[in-house]
Amino acid sequence: EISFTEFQTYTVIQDYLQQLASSYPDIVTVEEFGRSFEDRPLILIRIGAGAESNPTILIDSTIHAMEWISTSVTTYIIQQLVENSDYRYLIENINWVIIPVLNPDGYEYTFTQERLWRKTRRPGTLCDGVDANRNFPYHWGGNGTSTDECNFYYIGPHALSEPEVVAFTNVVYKINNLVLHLSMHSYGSMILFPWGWTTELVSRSDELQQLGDAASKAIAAVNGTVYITGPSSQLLYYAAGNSVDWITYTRGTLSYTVELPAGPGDGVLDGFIVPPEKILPICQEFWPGLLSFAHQSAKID
Ligand code: 0X9
Ligand code: ZN
Repeated sequence: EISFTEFQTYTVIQDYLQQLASSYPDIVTVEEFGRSFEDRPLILIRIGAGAESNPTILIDSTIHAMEWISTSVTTYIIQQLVENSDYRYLIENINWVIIPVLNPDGYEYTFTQERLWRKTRRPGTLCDGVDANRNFPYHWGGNGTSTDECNFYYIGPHALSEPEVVAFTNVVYKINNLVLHLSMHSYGSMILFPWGWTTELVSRSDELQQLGDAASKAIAAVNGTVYITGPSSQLLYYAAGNSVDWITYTRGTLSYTVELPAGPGDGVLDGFIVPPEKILPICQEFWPGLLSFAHQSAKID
């Protein structure tokens, strides 16, 4: 069991996934796909009740430690897929690979030391941590990045320096029939597609825009929350070396960064602090957006 009235530590999330694996052995497997810098297990859950050849949807979350609402929404998606029998068709027709916490060292640190920590926990000389979402090997070090280890957007000593990023890329290489990737972040109420490294249009941009618009429409129908959709470098800012650019380049798959809604604070960093009573509404309103993405990318009605 898992609650959406408060945020959950990595231990609680791991326990929940293990519990799902033992209660639903026919449809769920939980796998350690690597170790973090501080040697925490990197955990993913596979959910599927159909053919191995079914289309696969990949969701990762919490590559940025402080973006707790993304962890909750991703855990909610897992709960609905596994425990809500209304959505059985989604797992009969699609194989799901979901990583609720890609940066567990940073995530743990936000609970114990510094609520607004973003990066990994690799020790530096002056400052610690690498922005794992600038560490992917495609236009690494390009626009929207920094070589200053104290910067928010620090790229790391080299591309793929972070074990979390290496482990994630290895998971991606092994997925067959990947039709959609969502990288869950906060904040901004946005559905972003490539490129992050350039303002040039990506090749499937019409399709990416159309699926994004359909998802935002479905989300807005719940409580009126408006997610805007568009190319990430134009709507938000440059971010070379991010996971979505890399997956688009290596796999050609439809791939998005989802920026979930902000908390109510008016400072730039307050947006990352979502009050616990907002967790469930944000999860529930995002769910129809996920359904829309799933139906369209896997072509089911
Ligand atoms: O900077 C990032 O990595 C993402 N935003 S966040 O506030 N969650 O850190 C955005 C990545 C998406 N790509 C671009 N903005 N280009
Ligand atoms: Zn983020």
